[in-house]
Formats: sequence, structure tokens, C-alpha cells
Amino acid sequence: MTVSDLTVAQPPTPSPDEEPFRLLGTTPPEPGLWPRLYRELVRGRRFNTQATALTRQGRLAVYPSSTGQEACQVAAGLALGPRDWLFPSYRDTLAAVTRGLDPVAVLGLLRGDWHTGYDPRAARVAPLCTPLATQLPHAVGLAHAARLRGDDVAVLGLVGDGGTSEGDFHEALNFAAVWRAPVVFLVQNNGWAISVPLAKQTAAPSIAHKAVGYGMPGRLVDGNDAPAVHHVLTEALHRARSGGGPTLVEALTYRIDAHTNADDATRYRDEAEVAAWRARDPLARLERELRRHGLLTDAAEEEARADAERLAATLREALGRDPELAPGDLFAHVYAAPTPHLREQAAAFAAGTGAVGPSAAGTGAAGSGHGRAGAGAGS
Ligand SMILES: Cc1ncc(C[n+]2csc(CCOP(=O)(O)OP(=O)(O)O)c2C)c(N)n1
Ligand SMILES: [Mg+2]
Repeated sequence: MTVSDLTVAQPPTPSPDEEPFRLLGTTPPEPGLWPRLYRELVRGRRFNTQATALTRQGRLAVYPSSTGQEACQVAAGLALGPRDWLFPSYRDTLAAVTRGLDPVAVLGLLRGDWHTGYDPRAARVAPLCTPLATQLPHAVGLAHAARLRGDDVAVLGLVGDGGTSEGDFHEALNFAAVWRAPVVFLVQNNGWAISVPLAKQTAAPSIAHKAVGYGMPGRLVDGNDAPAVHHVLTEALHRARSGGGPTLVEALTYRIDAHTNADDATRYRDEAEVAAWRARDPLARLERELRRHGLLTDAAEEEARADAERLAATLREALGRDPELAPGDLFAHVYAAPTPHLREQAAAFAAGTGAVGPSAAGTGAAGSGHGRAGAGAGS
């Protein structure tokens, strides 16, 4: 056996980007896209502040805010084509909203009222994933299956910097590259995994560099530059769809708020660091650039803010109402065909509470209905 017998017949892997790709301040704005990104950023920021306020009122169980990371979220939501799939983490509610999902449904899981809150198949958005990086092998599996079927579909998997230390991240990238799966991995490197800084997460020069080890391009992008993130993702998704294989994109950004409403970030990071990132605010930067080129009027700004207020009012109104839950749903969706034990428990529960659960009576595969998306095809 010679050394060449041990090498793999794959196209050469380009070197990872050394400098983050930027568009703000380097190129004239695109008149259709950039104002659209701006409107979505205004909406997205308001979505974050409203959702956080709802946690304080006990109306939402937990909310991992993406304030500061809205450029990544909005660009991810808009870069996807209608047939593409998104595999989000818990922090990526805004990407799902920007993709066009009902914002109230997107918060269903974080409110704890009904499983995923939306129908993942209809929306082509996988459930918001809390176990770190486990969404990525799923993303690769779906992408690979689509390719085997000849479906013209690309998949975008979102993960945080901390998630890149998980085995699932590495397995997903390895399989994706070997199979040339139509998938793009976007790592939102916000510097922190709760209280653990990036320096304790990796000794690599960058997360984008990791791409080389798997045999795929590694792109580095300014994650607070919405047009730049949109550009890099659009290009990578196009490459994936046209058989070019996977791409790893690292977006440099920052989580301005605490990890969630249950975290106190002042215990592990300096206010000076937060202030430095506030100065690179993705919304303010795009706004300045649009104004400089005469592409944002006071009236357009006013309309964007009014639209965001309407979204906030919808959230307040919908989450202010108590959810209508069927306690018997507790037993639904556990097994496609409920076990004798489960039937017994469901029946006892129903007898004790008067609740009627679908699994007590029948297949267990169906939810109680309520007209909620995601309640199952059989409901
Ligand atoms: C497998 C697994 N281990 C640990 C946790 C607990 N946990 C939740 S969020 C988090 C930090 C993740 O940081 P990062 O991937 O950078 O994402 P970010 O929260 O910064 O968006 C950890 C360790 C988890 N959810 N899943
Ligand atoms: Mg992080």
C-alpha cells in the first residue's frame, strides 16, 4: 500500500477565510434586499424584547434572547428557499419567525404548552432543539435523503460556538462532507456558552478552520452585518443545492442579553465587553448605512417600527390568554401504539380528573386537536 492509496478522491478543500467577510461600508446597498433586512431586524429586535418581557410576567417559561444576533437570525430566515429546511437550536426562534412561521406558534415550546408549537413538516422547520448540536446529524440525514431522492432541497443547520464541542457536531460535518450532502452549517459564535468563553471551547485559530479537517469550505463572516451573512448563506445554500456539497459558516456575533431569563451574565462577563459589542449593533449599523445612501426615510422607519409594535401586540394578546390544554394529551405521542401500562395510566388519570385523553381511548398517535399546528395528522 502506498501513501496515495490512503488519500481520498475528493475535490481539493479551499483554505478557510482568514478575515470575516463584510458588505456594510464596502459596497453600495442593494435597494430591494437591504431595506427588507432592515425591516426584519426592527421586527426581530422587538420580538426579542417582547418575549423577554413575557418571561417576567410569567407568560413564557423561558426565553433565550437573540438580541445582538438578529443579523444572523434574519439572514438565515430570508436566505432559505421555500422548499429548503431549517434546523434551529433553542436560540433561533427569530430565524423561524423570519422564515414565515406564526410567531405565537414558534413560542409554543418555550411556553411549555404544546410540543413543538408548529408542524415541522408543513413549515420545513425542525423543532427548536435544546440538546446541543443534536439537530445537526438530523439536518445531514434529511439533506442526504433529499439528495438520494433527487429533491432540489438545501438544509441549513444552526448551532452555537459551544455546540461545536459536541460529538454530534463532528459526526454531522464528517458525514455531510463524505456524502456531499446539501447542507450548510451556520455557527453563531457569540463568544459564550452560558458562562464558558470561546477560549475554553477550542484551541483552533477559528471555528471556520475546522471545516478543512472534514473537507469542506470554511467561511468566516461578520455576524453583525446582515447583508454579509445573507450573501454568504445564499451562496452556500446555492452551492449545496447544485451538488457542490456542504459548507461551514462561522458568524462572529455577540449575545447582548443573558443566556436566558434564568441567567445572570454579570457574574461572568465585563460590562466593557458588552459595551464594545453594543457599538457594533447589527440594527444600528444597517440603519446608518441605509440612511447614508438615502435608502431609509423617516416614514419608512416609522412604518417598520409600527409593524414591529403590531407583532409585539399580537404576542402580548396571544400569550396573555391562558392556553387551552387537554391534560390527557400527556399520554399522547409517547408511542405510536400505546402500551398496556400507558393505557391503564391514562384511564386512571381520566377517571380521577374527568379528563378525556386521546391515548386513553384510542391510538395514542393523535393529539386532542385544539386546532393547533403540530397536533398530529391524525387529530
Ligand atoms: C447536550 C447538552 N449539554 C449541555 C446542555 C446545557 N446547555 C444549554 S445551552 C448551553 C450552552 C450552549 O452554548 P452555545 O452552543 O455557544 O449556544 P448559545 O447559547 O451561546 O447560543 C449548554 C451547555 C444542553 N442543552 N445539551
Ligand atoms: Mg455561544
